[in-house]
Amino acid sequence: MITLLLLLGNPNVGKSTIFNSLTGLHQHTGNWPGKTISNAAGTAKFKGKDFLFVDIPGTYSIMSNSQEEEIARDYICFGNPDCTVVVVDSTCLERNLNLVYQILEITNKVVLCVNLLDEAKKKGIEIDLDKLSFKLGIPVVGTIARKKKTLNNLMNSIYDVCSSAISDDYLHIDYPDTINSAINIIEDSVKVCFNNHYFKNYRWIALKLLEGNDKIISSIENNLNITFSRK
Ligand SMILES: Nc1nc2c(ncn2[C@@H]2O[C@H](COP(=O)(O)OP(=O)(O)O)[C@@H](O)[C@H]2O)c(=O)[nH]1
Ligand SMILES: [Mg+2]
Repeated sequence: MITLLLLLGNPNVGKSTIFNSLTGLHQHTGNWPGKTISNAAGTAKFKGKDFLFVDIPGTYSIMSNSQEEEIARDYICFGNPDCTVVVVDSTCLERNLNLVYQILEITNKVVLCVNLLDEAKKKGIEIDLDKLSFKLGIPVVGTIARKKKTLNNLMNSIYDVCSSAISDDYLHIDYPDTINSAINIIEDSVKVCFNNHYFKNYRWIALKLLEGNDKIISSIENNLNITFSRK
């Protein structure tokens, strides 16, 4: 069985460099169904396991409604990836963390790749990777994508995340009390709509229902084959 990995991140953080380095010549490109945006997919073997990487178009967010963002979001939510690798630029980590938090609200099968460490070093920026990992609750790996050797740790962390049991524990962003209690109430009703879909992050769906984000709600309905009442 092939293990599905998504490579995600802001534009220009080194996703394609990592993708090319890890998949080498084992690549193919195509278009997303019904869309003009191109995708690249490629395979790699690591510790005897076969991995399929999908290089997702760069985005700053996955919560607004551009085609790129919709593709990225649908892939995370409904593509059933074994792991989502979020690549960030270590020279402007704070700006990149917005996307990281959006993804961590959806899935806990994430590895954070803090890339461009050579550029950060030149600028005198030091990043405490262990602390970041502790705070976010996911593996964090530092890389210099042009140096293939540094990608070995990344593959090790990806391998570990893909091999571990799926937990139901998602990052909970602490919203104000009123919002939290509204989420809890909606979450209980959402659970009832679900049969046996692998996407079990009911809290996230409750949050999107509360937001009233029509595009995302329709996408949830279409992909999970359920209908929410519009009354
Ligand atoms: N110095 C340095 N340059 C990098 C690193 N990773 C990627 N780059 C360069 O950054 C630019 C953008 O990389 P690319 O892989 O196209 O980014 P993407 O838009 O996320 O796919 C390219 O010129 C890469 O060669 C890195 O770790 N260090
Ligand atoms: Mg790219």
